[in-house]
Amino acid sequence: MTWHILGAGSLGTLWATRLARAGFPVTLLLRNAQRLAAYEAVGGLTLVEAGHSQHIALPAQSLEACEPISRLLLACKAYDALSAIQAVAPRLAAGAELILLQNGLGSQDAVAAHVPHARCIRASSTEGAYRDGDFRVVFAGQGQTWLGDPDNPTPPAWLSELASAGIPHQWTHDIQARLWRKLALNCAINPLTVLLDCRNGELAEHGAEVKALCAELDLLLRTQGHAEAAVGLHEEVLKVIQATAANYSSMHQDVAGGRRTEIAYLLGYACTAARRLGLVLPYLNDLQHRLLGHLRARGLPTA
Ligand code: NAD
Ligand code: KPL
Repeated sequence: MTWHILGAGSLGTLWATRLARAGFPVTLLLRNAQRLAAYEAVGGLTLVEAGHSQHIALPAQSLEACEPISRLLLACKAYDALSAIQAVAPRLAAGAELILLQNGLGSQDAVAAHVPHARCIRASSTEGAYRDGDFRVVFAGQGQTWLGDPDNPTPPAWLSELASAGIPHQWTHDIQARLWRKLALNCAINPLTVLLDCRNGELAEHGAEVKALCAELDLLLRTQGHAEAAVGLHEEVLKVIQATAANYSSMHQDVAGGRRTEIAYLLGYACTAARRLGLVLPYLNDLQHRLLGHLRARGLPTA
């Protein structure tokens, strides 16, 4: 069965190239005829891995093509997920399966509500990749992808294709807890790196603020019903700060590059959930207030 991959950005390319070179049929879905023409001009995707670049030719279509889609990897940013799925929904075959690669929370529910008859498998990835040119992606960090379906614990048969393609993955019965844990890690690190304009490692000098944020995130996770996702959060945040000391967080990179952030699906989602639960989380709220002000001052979207 063909893997349709919507979004030829960092993660979409990382998945498309590995699946294609393992011999699985892959078709890229590009936004419009102009993007399709740009892709056809370069003739494929390039994956740069350990300094070695490989050009892989793959078929591509624009969103409005007619071919039915049975398996779709949605590899766009969280803020693009709903509009992307609205555009391809008429092409989804009966029993279609979707893999939602978005970070944070909120976009997955919006997508699933729009296509209630499709199976929506959620993913949380610690792999790292970035674009260094149009249709060119650098594989920057080994990791793995957790996959799960809150509505159906049965793993899909195509997990074996991921294994053959060398895509490290694990099926989980609690993908929501995984997504919440990653969201909490991102909330404890990314906004501060933007506000302090620093690499992750410099947060070691702001230990009290990181600790206070982790305590509030811990309370939020527990109240939300994900106590297991709260265990050892502060310790893990400190480990990530140390292990990624030389890196700029993804949110820092977005702001520095003048790009829209996924704030609404990370810190914004956490603050909204806390309010809904009646929790008073002053450090998180203050962080959100400062981050929104920072984005506004730079003319960047706040949602
Ligand atoms: P990206 O910006 O590199 O790629 C997204 C691609 O989707 C872009 O090429 C964009 O043009 C395309 N797109 C958006 N709307 C579209 C539409 N309607 N039709 C066709 N194409 C469309 O983003 P990314 O870094 O691959 O991130 C995707 C998700 O994965 C994000 O939620 C991100 O937080 C998460 N994530 C990324 C990484 C990473 O290392 N890049 C790691 C973990 C998680
Ligand atoms: O995921 C991250 C990001 O930069 O988005 C880490 C490295 C964990 C920092 O929150």
